[in-house]
Amino acid sequence: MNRILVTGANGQIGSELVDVLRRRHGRDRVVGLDLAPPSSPNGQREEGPYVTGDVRNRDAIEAVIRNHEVSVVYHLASLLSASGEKKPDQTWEVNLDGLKNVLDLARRHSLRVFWPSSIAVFGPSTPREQTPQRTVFDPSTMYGVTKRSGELLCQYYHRRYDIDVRSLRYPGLISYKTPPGGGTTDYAVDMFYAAADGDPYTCFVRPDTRLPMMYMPDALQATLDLMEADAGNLTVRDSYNITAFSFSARELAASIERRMPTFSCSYDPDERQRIADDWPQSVDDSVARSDWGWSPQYDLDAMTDDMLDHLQESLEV
Ligand code: NAD
Ligand code: AKB
Repeated sequence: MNRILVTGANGQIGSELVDVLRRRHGRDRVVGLDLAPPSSPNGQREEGPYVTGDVRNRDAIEAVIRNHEVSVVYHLASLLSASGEKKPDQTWEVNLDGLKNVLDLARRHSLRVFWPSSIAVFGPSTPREQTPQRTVFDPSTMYGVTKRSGELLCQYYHRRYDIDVRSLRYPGLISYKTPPGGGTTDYAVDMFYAAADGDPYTCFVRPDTRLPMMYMPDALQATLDLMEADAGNLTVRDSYNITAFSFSARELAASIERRMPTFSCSYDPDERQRIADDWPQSVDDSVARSDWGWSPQYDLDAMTDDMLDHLQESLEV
């Protein structure tokens, strides 16, 4: 049986991607892998195959691939930007050694691979408006260094060994099912959780901080669309720019206040401001649009309405 392996399956993206893939391909065809067992809101184990494992351990990952007859890997296990600055050595090992393990196993077992990159590949010398697909890459975080190096590794394995590895440079992702884990764009999610709880929010970046963002349903759709695209149409084998919209922290607070007039946001920037200041304010994703038809569905207010509906609904149950 050809199974799909999702590493980082408990994370903000992985927890949702596993569900979407199981709905598409069948529960037993999707294997989740993370450092610890998954937890669901009612404390039960999620249904479907699941293994605990560390992507730094190539032999252990190879055993999973053999035992579960895996043919496709969505390799999401990672440390994010803010955590990466606290643990740079571990970030290198998990993000880059882990990716190389998966790519080497892709050679040995003829796997197809999806691996996400990030707007963190860009840096202070990159044009910050409508950042092009191909431009200056000078990441200023260890996370960004591993993401750009990983992009080049993916491109190399494709060119040298014909591995079908595909990648997206996600912007900040906003979702209501699983909280984000240690990123710079986490304030955009945290603000919604505070608003839904009826609390004020103290934002850790300045009100004028503007970054590219995307709602999770669009990110999941982009991931599936890229993996289903005809290989002959793909002109990018390091990683595709994609975006949905850009907003400042102040504009996000205003979008929430539109729905919840009593919500209030104050600002107390911390060390994550420096990271945000080095990232693009907007991204040019025209190559993804023309190569495989990328087109997001949600704008800022549509996302805000959907986020608040779901978060308030979950507070009522
Ligand atoms: P997350 O932090 O929510 O989840 C990452 C998961 O990886 C966690 O469950 C963690 O336990 C697991 N993990 C960490 N080290 C591991 C190891 N050694 N072995 C196995 N599992 C390990 O992250 P996410 O937001 O779901 O991001 C997933 C991927 O998408 C990452 O590569 C990230 O860089 C990328 N990405 C995310 C965003 C975003 O806004 N969420 C934006 C750009 C790129
Ligand atoms: C982070 O803030 O680290 C992530 C990302 C944009 O890669 N959300």
